[in-house]
Amino acid sequence: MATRKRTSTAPEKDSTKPSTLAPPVEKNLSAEVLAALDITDTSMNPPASLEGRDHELLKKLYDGVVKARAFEDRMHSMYRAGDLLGSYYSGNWHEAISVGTMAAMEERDYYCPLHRDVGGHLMRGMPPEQIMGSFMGKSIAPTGGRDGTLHYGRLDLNTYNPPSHIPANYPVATGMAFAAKYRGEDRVAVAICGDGSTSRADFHESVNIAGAMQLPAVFQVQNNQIAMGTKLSMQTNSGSFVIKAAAYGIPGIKCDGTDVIAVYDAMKEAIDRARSGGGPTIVEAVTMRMHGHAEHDGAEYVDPALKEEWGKRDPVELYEKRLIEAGVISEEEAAETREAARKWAIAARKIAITAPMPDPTNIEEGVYAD
Ligand SMILES: Cc1ncc(C[n+]2csc(CCOP(=O)(O)OP(=O)(O)O)c2C)c(N)n1
Repeated sequence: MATRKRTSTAPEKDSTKPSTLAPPVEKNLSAEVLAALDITDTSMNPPASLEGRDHELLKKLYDGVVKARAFEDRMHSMYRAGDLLGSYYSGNWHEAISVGTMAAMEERDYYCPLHRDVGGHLMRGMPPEQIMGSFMGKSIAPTGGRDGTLHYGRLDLNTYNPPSHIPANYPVATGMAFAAKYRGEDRVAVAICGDGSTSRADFHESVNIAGAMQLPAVFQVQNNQIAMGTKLSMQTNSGSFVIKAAAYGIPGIKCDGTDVIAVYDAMKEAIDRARSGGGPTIVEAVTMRMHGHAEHDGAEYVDPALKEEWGKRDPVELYEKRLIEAGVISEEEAAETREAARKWAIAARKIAITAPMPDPTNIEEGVYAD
């Protein structure tokens, strides 16, 4: 095919005349903008060091990721066995993010999670059978069986529901952060969304106003490479999500979402800053969605090389290996913890399976208002 040479009929530019489209950038403005670029990227660092860490915290994180994985495994098999009403939105390979985040939070902090944050829910005290019951439409679910997914809240656990319209939890978290500041309460709101959700207006409006008002909020983006079937390259041209923090004049931290300690460190820094009046932070945690968008989705659209590369970075296995190498736990202890978690998940399934379905005469109770 012949290549056509580009010709231009536009008049030559007069470089002495300022453009009418783009006003000249003030020198002091660009200095200000540069000073506002407070971005840390540790996502490619070697795993965060275990040196000098509190062993109780390390074990708590281990227990958290092992339980989250045991729960995920059980849910995948329950889906295949036909136990669930609909599908399951797996948090597989997200365990380190969910657990590292919850470990960095205080009980009084507002938790506005993503639809894959089972690890955080469990760590905050959600009984596993209630989460299972939610996916089964059972009466023991926090909604009493009115929803078949993770779209529930527990006000007593300061956990607020991720509504289906993503990321509608972002403006809610910003409102909570505003309320906390207005009332002088020592509470931080943590809002979590995925890479795809960052393209929506709710994301930008929430982070912008939180930055302008210096609200005690942390905005986490779980970058798992794909939003339903949309790859990162189709989602944004910015290369990373943490860089967006600069536009709102707030700090940003990008971390390895398969390293539970790196996530804990990033979230702790952001939460401590928010709590001490330093305003919001965007935290980007990078992982991979190893299952489909939900279990009914075979995810054939995912590049096998990407899956293979991330398949080597199992957040639970990697952490376990490091703890054993550092002598924090023994191989036997690790095996016992895994087996106990497996039994715990099986026992929860039994409770969920035998729990009654909702009483249809109560269907209007708790809907809108009692
Ligand atoms: C406003 C809105 N548009 C579309 C959907 C359908 N939907 C549900 S999850 C999802 C993809 C979300 O991707 P991302 O935010 O990256 O999170 P991930 O599921 O990858 O963890 C879409 C498009 C929705 N729930 N809400």
